Amino acid sequence: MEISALTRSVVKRNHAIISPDGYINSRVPGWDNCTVNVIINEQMGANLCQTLITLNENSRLTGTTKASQLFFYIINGKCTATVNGEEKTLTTGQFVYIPIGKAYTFDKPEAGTQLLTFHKVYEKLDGYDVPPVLFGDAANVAGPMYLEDPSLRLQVLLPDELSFDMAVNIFTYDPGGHLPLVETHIMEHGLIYLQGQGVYMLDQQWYPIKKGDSIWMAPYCQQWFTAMGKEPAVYIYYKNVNRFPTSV
Ligand code: UGY
Ligand code: MN
Repeated sequence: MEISALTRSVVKRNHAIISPDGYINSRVPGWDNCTVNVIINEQMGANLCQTLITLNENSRLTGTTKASQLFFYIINGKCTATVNGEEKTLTTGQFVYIPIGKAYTFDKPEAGTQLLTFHKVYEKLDGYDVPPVLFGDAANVAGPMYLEDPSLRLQVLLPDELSFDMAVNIFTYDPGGHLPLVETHIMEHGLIYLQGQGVYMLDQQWYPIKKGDSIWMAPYCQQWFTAMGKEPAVYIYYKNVNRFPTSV
């Protein structure tokens, strides 16, 4: 039997690991008849929010984005998304980017559907329009090698354009594949593992990680990962990008 006083979750000043064994549900106005787990948000010290929403056949999410843009990704299952009047059926691996000031509804779900969200306050850039609503499918996004290493593949889900101030990417590591360097950078990350397992190094501490786990990395949290086991390790992650780095 597992001892309930043990968990792999940790919450530190500049990184956190949230494993599903620690989830406590939140009730979110407008997100009805569903289970919401707020995994990362500003209470932690983060500048993004990441949630996991589990739907049943009666779930319905409605809202209007305000200062924050919102990215929805279907981890598994199926539902209908209506954004700014445009309706689409979304299934596993599909996503929608909702810019500021747009109404959305998610309904008609298959029971058990899991949605991932990333939220970021949008920073408009002078001379650039706010990005449009964007529906997409990870299955149609190329996954070129990362830094010339054939064991690493990176899919970039949002356009590489200055109007966007957030990126959402899917990183796939074959077993034994690892980041080629310890990254030390200003950008922040939120992520969730979609598949596989491995060991993450965060600020010189080593953590076993597997499918379903989420990680927050604050700016300058040092990071390195290696995949272990019999199948590739895959995570989807958020990164803030494309804006002037300082107010000094
Ligand atoms: O884009 C990134 O910074 C990415 N290579 N970081 C990470 O996966 N921890
Ligand atoms: Mn990084």
